[in-house]
Amino acid sequence: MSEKESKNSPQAPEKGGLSRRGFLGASAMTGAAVAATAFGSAVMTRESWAAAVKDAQQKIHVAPGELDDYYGFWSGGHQGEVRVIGVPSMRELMRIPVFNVDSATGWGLTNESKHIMGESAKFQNGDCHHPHISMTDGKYDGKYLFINDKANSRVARIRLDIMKCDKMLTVPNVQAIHGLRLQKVPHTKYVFANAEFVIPHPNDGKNFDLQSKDSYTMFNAIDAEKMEMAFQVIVDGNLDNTDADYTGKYAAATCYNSEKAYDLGGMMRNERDWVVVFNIERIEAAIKAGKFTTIGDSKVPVVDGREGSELTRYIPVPKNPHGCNTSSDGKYFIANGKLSPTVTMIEIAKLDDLFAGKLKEPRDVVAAEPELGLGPLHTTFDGRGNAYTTLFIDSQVVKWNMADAVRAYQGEKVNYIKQKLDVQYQPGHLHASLTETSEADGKWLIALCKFSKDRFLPTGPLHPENDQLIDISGDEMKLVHDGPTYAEPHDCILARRDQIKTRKIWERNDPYFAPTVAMAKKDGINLETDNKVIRDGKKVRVYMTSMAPTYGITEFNVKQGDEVTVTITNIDQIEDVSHGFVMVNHGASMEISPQQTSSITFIADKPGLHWYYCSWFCHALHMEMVGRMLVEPA
Ligand code: CUK
Ligand code: CUA
Ligand code: CA
Repeated sequence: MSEKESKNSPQAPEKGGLSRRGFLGASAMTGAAVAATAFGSAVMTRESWAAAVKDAQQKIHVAPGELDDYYGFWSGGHQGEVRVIGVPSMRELMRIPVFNVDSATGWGLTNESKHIMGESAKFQNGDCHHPHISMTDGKYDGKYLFINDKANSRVARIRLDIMKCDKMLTVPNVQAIHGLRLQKVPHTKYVFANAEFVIPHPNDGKNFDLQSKDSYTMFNAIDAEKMEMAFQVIVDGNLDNTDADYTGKYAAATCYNSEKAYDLGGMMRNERDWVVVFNIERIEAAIKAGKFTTIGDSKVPVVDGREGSELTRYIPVPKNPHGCNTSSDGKYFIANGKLSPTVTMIEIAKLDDLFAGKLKEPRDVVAAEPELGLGPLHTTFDGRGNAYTTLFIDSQVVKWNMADAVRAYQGEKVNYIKQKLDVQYQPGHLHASLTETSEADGKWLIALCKFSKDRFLPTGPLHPENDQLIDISGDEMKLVHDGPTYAEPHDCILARRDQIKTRKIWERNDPYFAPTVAMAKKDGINLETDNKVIRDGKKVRVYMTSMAPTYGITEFNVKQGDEVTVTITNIDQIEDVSHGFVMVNHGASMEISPQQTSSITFIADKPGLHWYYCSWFCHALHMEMVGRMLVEPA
């Protein structure tokens, strides 16, 4: 990457006698000046550089005690969580464990979280890429955030009122859920999820031939409210990214492995791959009419959407496309070229004719194929007719005008490229504020760069990534902030702060811990008042309350080998007074926030005295919030 580095590394003003490294030392706001150099004068004066830095600082400064304008939800990539980040300050507000195990909250350890994870709780890893917020009439309704797990083929839902994962589903009959988007209109009835890899069916070890007709992957629709499978669609080739339109009729997905190859060379053999468009109405009608099959013991309706099907259309695009983005004006599905320097704009208004057989060939729906630069991966929109595309190889974000691109495609001499901004370095996704909705407001853009190289203090061989904040409110893009992130966000989403409404304390009847409440009821326990130990053979259930700075039970007895379930109800009513429970040397840890009930089960396998303590600092006497488990030897 040395050539890239010399081309794209930001250059501080040389005439001012200040080296680039000097500037990095002087200020973290180098980005603003980078933006300025990228846009205009090759040589900045020391004064203009300083002014640009100051301007950037003001733009993102959220003073102590002030609140951000946007909620950002960042995927945690193969780390497995979702991170909540305030924009424009880029301050991390919260982490939501999803496909990982988290010792602060007890996610993956508590009975409540294991109940939500179901069978898949046995996996302690995940790989999430695409966080998306539920919508009504093409606008965020703030109810849920959905996210994929490529590693273990799952889709999870986060309830945004409590910012906890409340449902998790393993998609059957497929491998590696990658692209994920939501139906926008009339509301998010379906979560669309692409299974990336082609596998044999049945995958029983008797057939390993990917070219066989029995080898395929599927496009998946999940009922967003129930979090159950709605249907699966067999496709040709593989599936990468997806998006839905603003009529509710169509979803589209990119395919980079139309070859159904098993290696790199094979996957690049065809000059063109395709975008497959799904006709949601027709698929629903087919299923209603009973025209579907099922696979193995799965009850999920499966329809065949391969070439020749009335349910899909295949639109050839240059080889190995990646991102698939619906423009916020609802006009286009945009397939990002990756190996081709172009993006393909598919005109959604022409899809009715394509499905009705009124067009000569599928490519007749292509409205334009603008050439943007090297390695286009994803595109986002400002609601003013401009699109912004990441150029992975060029390490740039290119701003271009969609209407101009269409005019150029029709033969007019018009320059549709408005600006190219260097970013640091190698961007994957990018995301403009509210871009996935009809309310795209063109204020902020996040460029999620895969490499940070020299932008931060060194952290050993493993570097952070760099999620850069870019101001797009004016005519020029301006880079205003470098945001180091841990592996590997891939993607993020921004919502206005008024679109997300959270609870301050739990409701006692929250379904999140309903199974635990049901268990207590069977034991005749009133969770808000009772402090009792119930012995049930080798199972011991300890019920207690917590109120700063004490547990309702500070000593209980069990026998070695007992399976102990500790259930704690935090009866504090005061916002922010969360308690914890850690049983020392037993791998047990959990959060109990105000009015929450949490439970955790472990084996009391060691005789003796074992302390438990509160792990969330709740009171001046937090350290004294302790108790003892006394284990009698077997
Ligand atoms: S993918 Cu990672 S840069 Cu999973 Cu959305 Cu394109
Ligand atoms: Cu309760 Cu700390
Ligand atoms: Ca290919």
